Amino acid sequence: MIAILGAGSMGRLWAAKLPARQVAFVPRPEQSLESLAYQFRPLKGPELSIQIPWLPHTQSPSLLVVTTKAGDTLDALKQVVPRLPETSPIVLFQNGLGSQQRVAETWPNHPVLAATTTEGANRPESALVVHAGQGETWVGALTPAGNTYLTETVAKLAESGLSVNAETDILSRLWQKLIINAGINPFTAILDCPNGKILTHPFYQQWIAPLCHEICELQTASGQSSKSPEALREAIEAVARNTAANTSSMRADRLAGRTTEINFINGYLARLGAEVGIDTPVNQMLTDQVKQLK
Ligand code: KPL
Repeated sequence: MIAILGAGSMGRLWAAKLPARQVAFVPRPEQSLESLAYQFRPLKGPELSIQIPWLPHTQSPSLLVVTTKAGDTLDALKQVVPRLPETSPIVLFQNGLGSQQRVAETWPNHPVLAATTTEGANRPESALVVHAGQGETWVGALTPAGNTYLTETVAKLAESGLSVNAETDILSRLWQKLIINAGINPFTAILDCPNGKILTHPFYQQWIAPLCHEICELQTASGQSSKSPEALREAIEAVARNTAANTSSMRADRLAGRTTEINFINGYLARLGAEVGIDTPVNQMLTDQVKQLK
């Protein structure tokens, strides 16, 4: 049985795509154990009615997929990991950086892996999940035990029919995604606009070059190979153009009144700067402004 912790759009996408009867959601404490039902609109074909059971407390999953928000992950896992066998890998799907390292540091002997995905999923209504864009998922180990389970974990996730690949340097992939999110998400939340609209806005045009400069320095200081600030900007703008009509996850969180993941995106970069002695005024300014949004 594959257990999914976090029943947001990404968790529900994997639940709908993985083989039926082999997947269950991990219940939050004191939750009723009725199954979770929703409509699923795939990329092609008719809408499907999905019904996913909650994992009984007595059952141990063979794989735990974690799709909680970055800020909720450690606390949510503290409820679950103590009863998880050391042979059941944990795969973390969080945005940004920081939360994954905390999990790996908390359970260093457990098989902990991180995933990054470009699959698009959204929830225009609470009981409807839309698979909005086909993407790719990369999975790699964060702890030594995670390596042992990498091939098996990729094979289990690939039973969804989604494209899933093993990655030997997952940190580098997480950094690439972090850069895109750091250059798009706070601007869309602050300016309250879809991804493509930031590109012509004076606020974005004023800050994107110094932001890319900061990110480039941080990337190098943390041992990652980095492109030039100009190349980082090009990569950010290519994604903003390709997803021009999308509402970013940070703008969506803000519009829904949820806590954003800014602490794990530009906030992570600002904290990293403080650790390694690199000034990060633009990352700090974007973090502060997103936190002040109502
Ligand atoms: O990953 C994204 C997000 O919204 O978090 C981007 C790439 C910005 C697409 O919307």
